[in-house]
Amino acid sequence: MLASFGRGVLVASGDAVLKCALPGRKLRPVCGDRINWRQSPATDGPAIDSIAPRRNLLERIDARGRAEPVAANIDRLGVVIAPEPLPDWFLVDRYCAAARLKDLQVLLIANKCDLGLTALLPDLQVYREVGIACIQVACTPAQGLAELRAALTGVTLLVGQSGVGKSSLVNALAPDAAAITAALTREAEGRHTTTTARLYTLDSQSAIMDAPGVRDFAPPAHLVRAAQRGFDEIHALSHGCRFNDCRHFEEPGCAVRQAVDALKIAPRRYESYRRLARLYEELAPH
Ligand SMILES: Nc1nc2c(ncn2[C@@H]2O[C@H](COP(=O)(O)OP(=O)(O)OP(=O)(O)O)[C@@H](O)[C@H]2O)c(=O)[nH]1
Ligand SMILES: [Mg+2]
Ligand SMILES: [Zn+2]
Repeated sequence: MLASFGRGVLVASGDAVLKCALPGRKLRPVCGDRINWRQSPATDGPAIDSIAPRRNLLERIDARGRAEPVAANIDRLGVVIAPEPLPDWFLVDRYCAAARLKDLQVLLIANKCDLGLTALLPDLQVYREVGIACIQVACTPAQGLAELRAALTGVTLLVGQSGVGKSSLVNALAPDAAAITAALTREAEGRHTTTTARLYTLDSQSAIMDAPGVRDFAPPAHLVRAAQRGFDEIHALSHGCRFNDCRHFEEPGCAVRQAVDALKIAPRRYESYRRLARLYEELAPH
């Protein structure tokens, strides 16, 4: 499935793009879903029959604390940041945690390097040290895009704050994107803001998804100790804590806290972990 479209969805079928009606409210297809459709006498056009089993599903916690699907069948999160707007590193950490929890690859894409990335380099180094790949690019003038393109095997979902340049990157990388994004975006105070997720083909092996920018994001906690599993460096050290169920808050003999004090774990990553762990405690049934 390419994108949602009012009461229906856009589906690629061979070289054609079909508008399929969505019968009822039970089916909740998301960008990246593989759709089975058929001609429907009721709507006199193609209608969704079923959604094929998903290889994976990225979800977020919605305003009511429930899991809401974002995109399906993806290989990688491309977390886009830029010097303008300034990065929200807690948001970046949560996307990295989401990727970890769903066994997705993650690539940190520092865009707009023409504006200078010097102020972001210490934070990028923190990610590199925990094994998260970072790449520096610009759309205008083009810089590092061939290297980025080579890293985008399989299906990549671009995520991040509004205005960091996700759609600009898609337009620079996907041959047929420019015309389609123009139709899917609305002009708000002179800015083109993406309002709906959409999949674009890069080649027969790979695709890229553009998504609306977000202010906030949190992955649902389906696994036990989900918060720490989202942070490799914290999960690895937790085996040295005195208590098996250590939350790494105030417990004595906490190997994680000791590592934070010794600056072996970046204090901001630890703070990100704490915020996510607290959120999960608040949402857990008491
Ligand atoms: N200087 C500079 N500006 C860029 C670059 N890439 C994108 N921009 C600008 O940044 C602004 C936002 O770009 P978009 O691609 O619309 O950002 P987005 O992430 O898709 O934003 P949302 O759809 O709102 O989430 C536009 O004015 C772009 O021209 C870049 O490499 N350098
Ligand atoms: Mg956009
Ligand atoms: Zn601990």
